[in-house]
Amino acid sequence: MSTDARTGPAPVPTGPLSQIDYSERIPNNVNLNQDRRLQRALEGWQPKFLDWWKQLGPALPTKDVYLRTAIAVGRDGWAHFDHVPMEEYRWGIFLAERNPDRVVAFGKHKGEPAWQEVPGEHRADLMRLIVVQGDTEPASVEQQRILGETAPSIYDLRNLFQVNVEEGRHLWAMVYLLHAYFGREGREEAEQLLKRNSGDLDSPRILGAFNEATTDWLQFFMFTYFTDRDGKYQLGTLKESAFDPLARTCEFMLKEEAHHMFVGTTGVQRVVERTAEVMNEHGTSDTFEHGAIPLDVIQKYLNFQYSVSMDLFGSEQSTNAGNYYSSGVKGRWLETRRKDDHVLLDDTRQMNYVEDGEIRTKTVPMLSALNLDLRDEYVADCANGVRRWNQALEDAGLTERLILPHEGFNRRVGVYAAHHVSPTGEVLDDDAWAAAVDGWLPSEADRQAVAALMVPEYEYGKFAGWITPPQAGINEQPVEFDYVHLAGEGLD
Ligand code: BYC
Repeated sequence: MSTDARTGPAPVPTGPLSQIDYSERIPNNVNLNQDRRLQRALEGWQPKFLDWWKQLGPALPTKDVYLRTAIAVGRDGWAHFDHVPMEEYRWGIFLAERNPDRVVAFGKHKGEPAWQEVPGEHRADLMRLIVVQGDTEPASVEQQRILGETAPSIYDLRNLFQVNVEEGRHLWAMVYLLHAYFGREGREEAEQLLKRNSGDLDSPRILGAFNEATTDWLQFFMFTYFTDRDGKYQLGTLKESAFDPLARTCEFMLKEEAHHMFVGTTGVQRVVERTAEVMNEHGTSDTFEHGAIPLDVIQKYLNFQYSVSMDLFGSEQSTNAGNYYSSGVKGRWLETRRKDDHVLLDDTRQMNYVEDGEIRTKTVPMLSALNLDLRDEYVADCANGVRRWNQALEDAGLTERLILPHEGFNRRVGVYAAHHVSPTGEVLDDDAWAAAVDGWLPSEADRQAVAALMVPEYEYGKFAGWITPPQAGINEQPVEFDYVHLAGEGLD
């Protein structure tokens, strides 16, 4: 595990490198000091961002945190780890290296040079995509605001804060694009990104999953597994964009994203491992009374986070998605590796829908179903983690297994939105759904029982009883390393 690229030491860069200029107020590798107007506009936004961070960022007071900060942007990226006070984290603007020969890989502009400026006819679509992406980043920080107060260990607390500061940086990445390429309208949208708030009744975040409360650490791990993974796939499609600054921005964001999903995969795994230990020790699946989260409750949390994350892909059939593709603003996952014409005008695919209380299949134009194309890639990736978690159950000699629920389960967006579908794919009427739903989604009682286990463990190297320790620390530090110094620590 210690050689894992996501936890191991920062890789020695081998590709072409552009250093990040840390002498500036806003660290960047885009020569900000040569564009005074942009620099002033961003310096005007910076205090608002810091105010937002103070008000809605992590609530637990800390002295400093052992954080990864990007210091150079090359093919491999390169990061530096050190203890830093979180409010002094060097949020900044980092784009992956420019490839001067890059051409558009798909759609009607295929083969033309990538765009260095925003074409007028695609301005509205590009701005909309950047705003939606940008909106999710601060939303997740808001959702995770109070988790520090119940962290199962200092190691986990550090990982939470690493995720938070990098989501903050991802907001900076989108705000840079809005300020640099979308004029006054872009600046106004950048302000709005700090004004909408997760769960706010009057001014909520744009996408559904980002208005759900992250109530406890099991949900946080499910969020970083399932919802950050949507981020990976959406960023993967924006990385293909003909608009080169967006593509390069997303490419670098993806490097940071890998650690977030590592937190989710290993977090859920450690919860499952602990539950399996307790089940074996006490010979019962009702593990709450022995301080571990029962597998059926873990399954319900999984069902919830998976289904709200599936909604993030939009409708299965979407003219928006088809237009984004044809015009070059948003590609497919691993676009350049696909073996087709990258225009898709003549292609079709199969798609599920609900009719007469049954799930049926029809053939639809491929261009109309690109949200589904991306979602399929995502689902296949999600299944990998579940296999890993089930391996932990098998290794513990247990026969119980976790599953991904049916794609139609608990959906609010797309073809299943008006229907009730069970985790195994039966279409149900309202009564049958209402009678069974507490067995499939976390009930209030489940959430309370999980919350009761969430007592903080701030002693270095110690872990709450509902989770196993990780196999290795961060950046080759020991698990018991002082990753976080809490406020007031060492003062008495
Ligand atoms: N909730 O034509 P449709 C991440 C709206 S996560 C509420 O199907 P389209 C992260 C939709 O906006 C990744 N509304 O939509 C993870 C549209 O509204 P308008 C974030 C929804 O455009 C963890 C209407 O319904 N990035 O980075 O094909 C931590 C019609 O829908 C929802 C992106 O999403 C929903 N779930 O696809 C931190 C990438 N879904 O225009 C960060 C950018 C749809 O009619 N976004 N609607 O008012 C996009 O590519 C697309 O906007 C979507 C939707 C895939 C989201």
